[in-house]
Amino acid sequence: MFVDRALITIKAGDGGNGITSFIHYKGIVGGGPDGGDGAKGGDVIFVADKSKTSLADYYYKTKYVAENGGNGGPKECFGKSGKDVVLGVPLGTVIKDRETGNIIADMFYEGQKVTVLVGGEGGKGNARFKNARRHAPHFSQTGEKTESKQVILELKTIADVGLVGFPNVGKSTILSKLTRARPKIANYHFTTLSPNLGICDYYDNPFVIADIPGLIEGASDGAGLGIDFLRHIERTRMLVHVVDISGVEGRDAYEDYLKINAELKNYSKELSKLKQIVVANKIDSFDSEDRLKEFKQKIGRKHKVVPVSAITGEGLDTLKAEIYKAIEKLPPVKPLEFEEFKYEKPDKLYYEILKEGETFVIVGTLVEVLKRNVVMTDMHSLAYMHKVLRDRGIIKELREMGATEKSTIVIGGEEFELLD
Ligand SMILES: Nc1nc2c(ncn2[C@@H]2O[C@H](COP(=O)(O)OP(=O)(O)OP(=O)(O)O)[C@@H](O)[C@H]2O)c(=O)[nH]1
Ligand SMILES: [Mg+2]
Repeated sequence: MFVDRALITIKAGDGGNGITSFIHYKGIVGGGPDGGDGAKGGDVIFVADKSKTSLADYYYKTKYVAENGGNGGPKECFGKSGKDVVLGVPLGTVIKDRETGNIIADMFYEGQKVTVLVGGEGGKGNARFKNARRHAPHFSQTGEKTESKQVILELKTIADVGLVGFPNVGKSTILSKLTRARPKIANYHFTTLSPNLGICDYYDNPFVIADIPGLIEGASDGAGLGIDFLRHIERTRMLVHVVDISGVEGRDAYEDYLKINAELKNYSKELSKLKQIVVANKIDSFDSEDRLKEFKQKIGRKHKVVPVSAITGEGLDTLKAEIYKAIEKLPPVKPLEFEEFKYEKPDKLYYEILKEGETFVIVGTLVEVLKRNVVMTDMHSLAYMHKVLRDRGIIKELREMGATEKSTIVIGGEEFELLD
């Protein structure tokens, strides 16, 4: 199955907890703290992999969670780092943040690696909190928790040239003749159901051609296979617009040409502004000479018309040369432009005091950090929290807001009295 869009949920690993432990040997009383640190959780990393051609993997499995960091151990043992999750995607995959719609990455180059989510930091064990005044800290830090994120993966094929045209005009046949690609070819409409890529070896200047399913009138409103596949030629440098000059299907090549261009314009201005070479295919058919003459007249100077027969091979060398002549003057395919994505952890210093009568509730990321660092049942630990509150001016702020010894101060679900 060809999948070119997927919505997945990713999550980096939580940090492992630091632990509280004391040296414990037979016969030794009052050994010092030896609780080790927790380890960092695994990251979520995307890698561009040219061996992948669709996003099918992400249709079947939609949740990817990196391993949590291991907890610390006694004897100052560190926890084991959480394993990263590495997700391979085809070249040209654009990763977007579902929530904001912003582009996180354009996986453009083979082997390109982007870390989208960073694992939580490990918490410190109590051995790390020992200092000259605090010989036996009874507290340790829990690991940092991470949040999950929904991302949209969207494949935007990277090719130099895009083939467009009605069904059955011979697009796939042309691809099979210009490149080593072997797409399905048959005498019915919508033979091609998903994009095909081929490399045309033009001397030392190979270029990539993309063949997409045929378009029909009304494609931009969903007729036929619709216009979704145009996404795959959106970033090409030019289009090769194929028409069937044989008239065997009872259609007029010039009408077709106008209709396809109308659909392209409906899809996107940029796409309709791309350079086009028009290929009049099937010139081997009966009476095609007259029809070609008329067609060329109607097109006039709007586009260059190259007559070919994909079956006999006539005109294909000229087509190759014309394509190369055109793309040589065009800028190379570039990754999409977007603001550089920087993974940001929540601002640790933020807090807010909410007042409800005599109750003062402190909320914000500072509280989350305090919750990680403070063991509510431990005296030393509470003294540390009090110091943080005083140092940050929160105690003063509470006083200014009218808090007294009778007030209730709520921090992370626990209630306290106000002390200076
Ligand atoms: N006589 C003649 N027939 C051709 C020529 N090129 C292609 N055909 C035939 O036209 C039919 C359609 O060819 P495809 O290459 O599958 O056409 P397509 O445009 O890719 O069609 P879809 O994938 O359905 O959009 C096949 O039967 C081909 O053999 C040609 O130059 N001359
Ligand atoms: Mg085809």
